[in-house]
Amino acid sequence: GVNMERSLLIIKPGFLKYEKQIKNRIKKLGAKITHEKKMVLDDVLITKHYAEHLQKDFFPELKKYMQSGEVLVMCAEREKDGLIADIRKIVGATKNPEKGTIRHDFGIGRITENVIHASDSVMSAERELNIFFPEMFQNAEKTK
Ligand code: 3AN
Repeated sequence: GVNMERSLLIIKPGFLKYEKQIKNRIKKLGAKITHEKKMVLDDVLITKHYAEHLQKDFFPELKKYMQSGEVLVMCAEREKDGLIADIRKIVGATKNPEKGTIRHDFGIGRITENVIHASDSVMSAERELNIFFPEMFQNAEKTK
C-alpha cells in the first residue's frame, strides 16, 4: 500500500548467532522479512554500501571487519509507515547504545562491531536495497 516502508538490514560478522532474537525484535514492530541472504561481502558491495564513508579514517578498519565473516542481509517491510525510524530506535545509537537496544544487548562495546546495520532514511533504504537485492527493482523497469 501507499504507507509501505522497507529497510535494509545487515547482521554483521560474529553476530549471526543472534539471528532469531534480532528477527523477533524486528517482527514485534509488525514487520516481515521479505528477502534475505547470507554472504561474505566483496569489495564491490562494501564500496557501494559504505560509499559515504570511503574517505573516513575508520573505513579501512570497517571494511576489514565487515569482510571478516558471513553477514546476513535482509529486507524488512511493513505496511504502516515509520518502519525505518522504528527500527533505528530498537537498533540503538552508533556510540553508547542504550540498554534494551539490539546494539547494547548483543554488542561487545565496540563502535565498528556494532551488531547490525539499518537504513537511516527512505532514500538510503532504496539505495541500499538496490545494491543487495537488485531483483526487487527489475519489474518496475520491465513494465514501462
Ligand atoms: P550507523 O550504522 O549507526 O548509521 P554510520 O553510518 O555513521 O553509523 O557508520 C557506519 C558504520 O561505520 C557503523 N555502523 C560502524 O560500524 C562504523 N563506524 C562509524 N563510526 C565509527 C568510528 N568512529 N570508528 C569506527 N567505526 C565506526
